[in-house]
Amino acid sequence: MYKVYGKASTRAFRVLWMLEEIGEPYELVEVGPHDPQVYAVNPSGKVPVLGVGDDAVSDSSAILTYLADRHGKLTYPAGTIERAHQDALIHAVLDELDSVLWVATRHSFILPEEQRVAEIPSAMKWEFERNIKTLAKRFKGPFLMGEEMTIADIICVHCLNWGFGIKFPVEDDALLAYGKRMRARPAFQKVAAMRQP
Ligand SMILES: N[C@@H](CCC(=O)N[C@@H](CS)C(=O)NCC(=O)O)C(=O)O
Repeated sequence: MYKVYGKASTRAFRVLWMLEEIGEPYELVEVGPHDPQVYAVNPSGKVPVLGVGDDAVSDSSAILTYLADRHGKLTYPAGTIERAHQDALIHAVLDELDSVLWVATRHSFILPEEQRVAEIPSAMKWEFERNIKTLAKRFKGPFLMGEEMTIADIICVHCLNWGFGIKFPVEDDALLAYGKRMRARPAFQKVAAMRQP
């Protein structure tokens, strides 16, 4: 059985959502970053980490790709052109949404106060709004890539929600409706209920 290290309030949400979507059983080790149990499986102390037997895989997008490939679900097969587009979308979402949200979050409350730069969150908000416009152009519907849900949707919707949580607006009707549909999925709802207030 897989072991998921992390809390649903972190990027571990993506891994838990994936496991619920594909119906694979798991044990949740509900620990935050830098917990000794995390350091035991990931030298950076970051979450999520997926325990697989005696081995462990870090980084949510690598974990999702591994699970998708292993179980043949929520992915196009490796070596196809669709897979290349899927990977490209994942990298675009990581570059243009995840990294922008992460920098804004770090400069809001994660970094030691003396390291925070007050202007950075508003600069990141501007970048996020600009990048959402580009994402909207790539969005095919009903899922990011068209008719098939892929792991790119999991990472993307997690970022859209993160943006909502820190009041970074998504001003695009198709993306807003997409986010609403994705959040209504039973697997998403199950993991959302695990988040602590
Ligand atoms: N690229 C990694 C990022 C992991 C990450 O930064 N996780 C955060 C929690 S959501 C963390 O552990 N932060 C602690 C730190 O930055 O030291 C992923 O996608 O899993």
